[in-house]
Amino acid sequence: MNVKNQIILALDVEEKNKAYEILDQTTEYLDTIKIGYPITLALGPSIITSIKEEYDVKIIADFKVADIDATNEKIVKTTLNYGADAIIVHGFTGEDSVLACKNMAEKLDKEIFLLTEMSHPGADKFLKPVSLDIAQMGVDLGIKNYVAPATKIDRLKKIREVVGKDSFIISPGVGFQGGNAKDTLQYSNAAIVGRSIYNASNPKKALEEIIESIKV
Ligand code: U5P
Repeated sequence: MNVKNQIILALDVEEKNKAYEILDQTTEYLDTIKIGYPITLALGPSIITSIKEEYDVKIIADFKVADIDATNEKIVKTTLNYGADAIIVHGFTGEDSVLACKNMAEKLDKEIFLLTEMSHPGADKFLKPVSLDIAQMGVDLGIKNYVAPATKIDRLKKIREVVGKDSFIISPGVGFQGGNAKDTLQYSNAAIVGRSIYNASNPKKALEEIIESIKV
């Protein structure tokens, strides 16, 4: 995947007007949007189709798919058929569950991102001890795209070492959660930013400042 300006907007707003307002202000600089449960549950999955019709953007559906293989396959199929270009899948469920997602995405000519370790402090207890194994499983399964935390640069670095330089890593946690875009992009291909943009009094300016901070 190619991400303009190396920034992905996490559009976790729950009102259509607000979503469109933010997209109007940011899509001059962005071509990749992450949508998740907040907007999808509030507005329905057709919001994916609507955004794709009105804006020239790629959509990554952050549904953190984490079920048995047969159920995962259905979740991935339906999400991608709504128009999402890629879907984020948990890795801790294991090989069969992840492979079901990968196979369905490939059948539809789309992509999955494998979530290795999460950005919040609580992830240290259960995910951190296995995240490098999850990343290695992804490599063994031939997965090219990963999610790894911007808030824990030492972990991000280790995950990059496992998945290799040619894999594509996207990293949440920049801004509000304490991560820094420039540091993150030493190891990651794109930073995911939500609240620091959509809750800013001037989202366009907030985004411009993040993009500037990467260049210095
Ligand atoms: N997200 C994380 N950490 C993870 C995985 C996903 O923050 O490990 C998601 C959040 O659900 C949110 C976005 O959609 O990335 C970060 O938003 P924000 O903290 O920049 O507002």
